[in-house]
Amino acid sequence: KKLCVVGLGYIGLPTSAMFATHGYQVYGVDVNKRVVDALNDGKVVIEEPYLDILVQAAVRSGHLKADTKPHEADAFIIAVPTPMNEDKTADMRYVISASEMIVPYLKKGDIVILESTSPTGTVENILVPILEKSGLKIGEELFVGHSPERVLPGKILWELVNNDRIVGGVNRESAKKIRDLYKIFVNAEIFLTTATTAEMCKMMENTYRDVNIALANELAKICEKTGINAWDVIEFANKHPRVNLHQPGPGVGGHCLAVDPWFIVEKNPELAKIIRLSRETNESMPEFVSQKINGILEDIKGVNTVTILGITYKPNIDDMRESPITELVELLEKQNINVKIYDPHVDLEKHQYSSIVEATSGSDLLVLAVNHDIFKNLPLGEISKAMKHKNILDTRNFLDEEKIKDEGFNYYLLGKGE
Ligand code: SAJ
Repeated sequence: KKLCVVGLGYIGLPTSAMFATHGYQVYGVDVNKRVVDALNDGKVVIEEPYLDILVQAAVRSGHLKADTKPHEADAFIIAVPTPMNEDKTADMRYVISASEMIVPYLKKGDIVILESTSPTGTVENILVPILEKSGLKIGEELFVGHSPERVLPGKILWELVNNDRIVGGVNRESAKKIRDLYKIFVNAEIFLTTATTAEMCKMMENTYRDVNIALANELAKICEKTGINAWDVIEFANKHPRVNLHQPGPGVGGHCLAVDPWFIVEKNPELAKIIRLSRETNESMPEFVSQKINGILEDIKGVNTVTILGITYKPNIDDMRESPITELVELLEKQNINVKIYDPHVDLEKHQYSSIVEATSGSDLLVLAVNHDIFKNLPLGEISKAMKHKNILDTRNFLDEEKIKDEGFNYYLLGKGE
């Protein structure tokens, strides 16, 4: 059995490796020659637990090969990015070019699956018309559908196998054929539906999370004003059996939560009100944190120095896409604050520090921006000697307040009023 996967990123690569180690002959396709060459050498450019081991095994066994062009196969998976344009609409260029690319390789009986997160109607109105150019009858000679990925960066391989999956076909026959393909490695339930329903499901899953984070961020703002601690409210309210408040923070990043809700707004500008407002609320958080920082630094004269711990969009990964912390840094620098960034997960050209102590040296404020595990036990004694003023702002309720205060620091928490 042969499979061709177009797009060797966060989703395409793990999926390719999974099929390859389950006996498929997989041809991975990427327009980026560097990615293709690296893969053929068994190298992985993404930081994701165990992915390198799986990919190496697949490449060494000869079951996974990469190229810049597609290859004839029994099934095709499109896993290219769907980024957002300046005007917050979906950029479908990569989906279109990937679909066009595979047309010459299609034959009777083949399967085509779109995995990329896409606005409703993409399969019916973009993918199908392109695939019809093959001359094959869609749903009868060529089986087409959408099976959105739902894996969490940092846990991709585990979730690929263990998450339930939605498969939306252009017809029932297509959905069934796609389900049988994923059954090879999916150890959970696979539900069949229409392509358009599957598209909406995927976007709504991420929107659900985004809306709930917005609610938590609004609570954080309200609590700062009210003089209470939002984290206590969340902890105690969540003791209710039907309440699950999310966590506030300096913003929502990543290529999914910060993007997908806009695709629903794009197609439903009049109706998607809560969805839009939630996006705007979450987008306001870097500015809110920067104002809080300004308040803390108010009485310190001269040019202030702030050390930011963590720059990625979430903990324990190297992914900086749409990270709200990069925006926070820009806002602070615009206010003439000297910013030092310390993040051992990322190689930052401008910010090379041998240790956290060096990164905090001369600083007026230390901001915990990303809750990487490595920041759990900070060397507070040494940091307190290195810093000019002993201030710590925790934006994730991650650090130990008592220990920080014991070292003589002023401790500030996002979402806690003074
Ligand atoms: N965040 C908060 N508060 C929270 C939870 C998260 O501020 O309570 C922030 C994080 O700091 C981060 C952002 O949200 O900046 C997104 O992180 P995440 O861990 O919630 O999700 P992603 O973007 O890494 O992955 C999401 C997942 N979707 C859902 O959980 C509904 C994943 O399952 C999807 O496969 C992925 O999007 C995707 O590719 O669409």
